[in-house]
Amino acid sequence: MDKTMQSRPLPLRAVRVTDSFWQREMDLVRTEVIPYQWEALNDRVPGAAPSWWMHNMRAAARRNAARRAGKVWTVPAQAEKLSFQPLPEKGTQPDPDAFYGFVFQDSDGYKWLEAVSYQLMRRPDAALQATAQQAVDAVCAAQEPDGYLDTYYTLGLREKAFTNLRDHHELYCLGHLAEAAVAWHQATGRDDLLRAAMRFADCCAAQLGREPGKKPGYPGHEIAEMALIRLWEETGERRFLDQALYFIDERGRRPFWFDEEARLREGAAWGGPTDGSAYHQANAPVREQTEAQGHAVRAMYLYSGMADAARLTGDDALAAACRRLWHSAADEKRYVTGGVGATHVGEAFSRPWDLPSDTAYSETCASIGLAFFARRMLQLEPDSRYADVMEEALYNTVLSGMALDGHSFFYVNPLSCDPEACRTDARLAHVKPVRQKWFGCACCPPNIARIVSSLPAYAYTASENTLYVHLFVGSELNVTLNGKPLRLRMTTAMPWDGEASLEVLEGSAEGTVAVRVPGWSREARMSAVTLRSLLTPGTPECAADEKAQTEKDGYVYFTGTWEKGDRIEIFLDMPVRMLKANARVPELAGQVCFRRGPFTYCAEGADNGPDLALCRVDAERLQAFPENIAQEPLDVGGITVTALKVPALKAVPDDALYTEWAPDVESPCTLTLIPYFAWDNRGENPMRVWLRR
Ligand code: FUB
Ligand code: ZN
Repeated sequence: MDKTMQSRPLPLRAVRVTDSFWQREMDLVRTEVIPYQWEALNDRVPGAAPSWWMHNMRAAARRNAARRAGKVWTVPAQAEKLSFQPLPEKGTQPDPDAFYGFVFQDSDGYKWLEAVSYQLMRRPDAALQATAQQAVDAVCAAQEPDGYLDTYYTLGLREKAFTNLRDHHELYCLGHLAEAAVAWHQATGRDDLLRAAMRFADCCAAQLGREPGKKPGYPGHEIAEMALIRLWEETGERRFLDQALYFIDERGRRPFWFDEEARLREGAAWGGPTDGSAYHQANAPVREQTEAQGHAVRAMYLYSGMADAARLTGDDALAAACRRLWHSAADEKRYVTGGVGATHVGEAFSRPWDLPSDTAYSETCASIGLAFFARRMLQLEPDSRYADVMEEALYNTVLSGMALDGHSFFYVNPLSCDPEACRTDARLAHVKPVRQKWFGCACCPPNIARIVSSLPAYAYTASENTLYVHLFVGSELNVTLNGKPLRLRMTTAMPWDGEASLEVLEGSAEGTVAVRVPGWSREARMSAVTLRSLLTPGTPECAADEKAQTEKDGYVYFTGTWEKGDRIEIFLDMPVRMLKANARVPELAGQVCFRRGPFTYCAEGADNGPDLALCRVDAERLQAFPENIAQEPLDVGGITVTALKVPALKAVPDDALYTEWAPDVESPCTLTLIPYFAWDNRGENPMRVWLRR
């Protein structure tokens, strides 16, 4: 492990995104998604499934007040059932004192608060901050005197807290609370939520650990690992790092805690007994794990925490495990859209090479988790392979999770969709052909809000002496190299064209700027240029040969003294690429898909009519004559994308189901392809990423 290459994201306030693509997405989250989700958290969206978030927080606050006043509080009868998703009985009024929603419902509001905090760092907004303060106050009032903070148990059988770490989500809620608290503290300087998170973390640590009298438990749904590391970094309190390391190290040790706790509670409250639980990545100690397995979001969050821990503690064995798990997830189990988790059974990874298009699960949160993991691997060891996957996830499945107007969301992201089949085929029951306004299990929408709002953290990281450029995002940024501040501007036509320029606006510093060479570019060219004319009027611009230039693992490193006017010119060709899948992927045999720059493309009924499965492309011919693929601007749902016009052939189907083999009768047609993220913004219609060849 080369510690000198390790880096951290630039602080969000240090980067101002200026390009029209990401600025639009970030503004959409601020102006549409965040206000909409606030209404959702307060159960004020007509026709949408209730969130119960504010209901639960307020009820928990009342319970705490009753406790303080010494009043008797009757536990609502439904709480006795320890149901995973208690809801009001059909036809009855909700009990104002009962918990409703999924067992992890508290986390929805924490994710929302985190997204709000990132937006406040982009631009102060007193009204938004005041609204968010209501949420923070509600959370703080819901916290019990001993620091416990999970409304499911506060409103139910508190004595059962920490008895079902496998299925219930106390530590998941702790993780999301800590992430929100750090962001809120950074955005506002307020420590109210931070103190709540610290107290809850301490409350958990008092119960869980290897010390005598504690339970050797760890999260059933990971995230606390990376969140506690952030809490440590924000507060400087070492005990939070230790808690994170304990959770990482204890997972999968024998005897398996999840089996032990199930035995202690005499059976499972939800789900069945486990085998040590690959579903929860708890079947073996993490350093021994080699295959990305189980619930995909959980896996991604665990591996992200492991990568953070490996970097911060210099743990080579943990770093090696991260590399193995990365290889499994990214090289054998990843969709071409940057999605992971192929099966709806357990929302999980399937076996290697099993990547079905129509039954894909590819949860939006799992793709977000893949971007988390990739960013952390980049921090550990810069290598453009990680950045390529991070970019693929961000520009495809993460963005596809949200409609272009910000008002509806995908949880599941198929790579092929036949709306009629989704309605009638139970095997596709999990696939919604149109985005939904909200979900009973609404993990994805606020997760999109928080990652989009923190996009700069994926574009740039820095070490003491090196600025890493991972994504090409129009922006202005402040960075410190070897203690000296620099102000820079990235000007770029990305994601639609691959020209970019990174210019020093102010400052003077010695150090390195490392620019990623994306895997999709075949003829990347970069050079450092010094504007001598700025320094000596009348002198022509010249190549800055004083900047040493080297290349390693897909990054070009420019090292030298950086002065105002110095810039790196970047030219990334953006060819249309026709991809095939590994021959081991049976589902994709005989099919191709198209990529351009960071985007994976798809054919949609709105442009091509309903019979997408009848169309094929002549791959050999297109490979020989790629110029036959035209590129045109196209308006899709209010934005202009670069569409691809691909010559194709459309079969006239036979009358009979089976006939003697003969070439299909076909007629030429042109398929219009659009970036995957933009599909389903023109009403319900079929879609395919992979096309017959
Ligand atoms: O369990 C919490 C979240 O709900 C998971 O991350 C999602 O996959 C969904 O099951
Ligand atoms: Zn989700």
